[in-house]
Amino acid sequence: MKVAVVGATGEVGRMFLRLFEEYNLINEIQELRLFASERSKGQKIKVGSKHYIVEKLEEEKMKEKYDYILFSAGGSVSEKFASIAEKAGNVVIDNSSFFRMKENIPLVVPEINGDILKGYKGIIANPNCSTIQMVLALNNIYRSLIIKEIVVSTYQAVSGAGNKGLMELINQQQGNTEIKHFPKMINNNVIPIIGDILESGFTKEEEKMIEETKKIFDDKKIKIYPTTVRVPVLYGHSESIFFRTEKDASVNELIELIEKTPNVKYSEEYISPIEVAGTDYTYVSRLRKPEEKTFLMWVIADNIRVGAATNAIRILLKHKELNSI
Ligand code: 11C
Repeated sequence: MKVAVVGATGEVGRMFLRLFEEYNLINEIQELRLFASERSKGQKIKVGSKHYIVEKLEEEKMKEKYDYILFSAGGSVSEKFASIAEKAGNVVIDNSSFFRMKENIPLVVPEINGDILKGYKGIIANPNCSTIQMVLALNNIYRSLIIKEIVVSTYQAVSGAGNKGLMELINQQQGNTEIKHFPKMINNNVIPIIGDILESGFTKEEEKMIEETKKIFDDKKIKIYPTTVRVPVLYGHSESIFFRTEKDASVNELIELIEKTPNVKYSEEYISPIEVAGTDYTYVSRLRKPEEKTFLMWVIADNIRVGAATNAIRILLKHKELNSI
């Protein structure tokens, strides 16, 4: 295969490269090209046993033929360069939010709707991290009991905001009180705003959770009420999820449904972000049923892996399997 990574020096870009090794894809990649901005040009990155030189992203380079191009360089880079790559006949897996809600672009969590990739060529959108872990944890329950309403509060790690977010927390923990990236101090604090505030009063991050979930479940009627919160944690997004279903089930039946969901684990013990960082599972714990058809649970996943890079690699593997690449 010939594969390219755009945004190769970022948090998610570097994770793509690590996962090429972990998922043994590197042995199937004959040609790997790494692209980033002018600033990172010339950097040397080791993947498997070889070193690769980071190239500056340029239009002409996106017009070459690749089997897969993975993008994680922000919406404006994707808007311009992923479109060029698509026109050249390439399959693009895009981690930005730019194409997610476009009608003809599949928004994919492979364990849920991966089958739509059969015969598909073009841009495939990777959902937002807080959406991926929520829909993964709920998918089997949704299919069996029909979820009508979700109320979710998130506790999102600073790495969701990339390297800048990580550095801001680390610097503040070392006594630097400068605020550059987040709207307030994040050290010793929580910030109940992620992304711009929209006219509806919800934030952009909350709107993503609402709209993306509807698109992935292919259900316009499901009601989703999120509050997204940044917390001083390096890796691992946590979510407190309250949901109501159309059909009833016992807690044990729910556990069975969760345990049968691929890449999701149920735990009797509560799980915290430190334990999930570095893993590729979504963890469900603290399952409760206060009344009929009403449930609560605590869901955690590594936001850079499950919420971004691992889902993209799973998209690549699913597309490759379905299309015999
Ligand atoms: C965060 N969820 O934690 C965001 C990061 O649309 O892919 C991912 C933004 C996106 O800040």
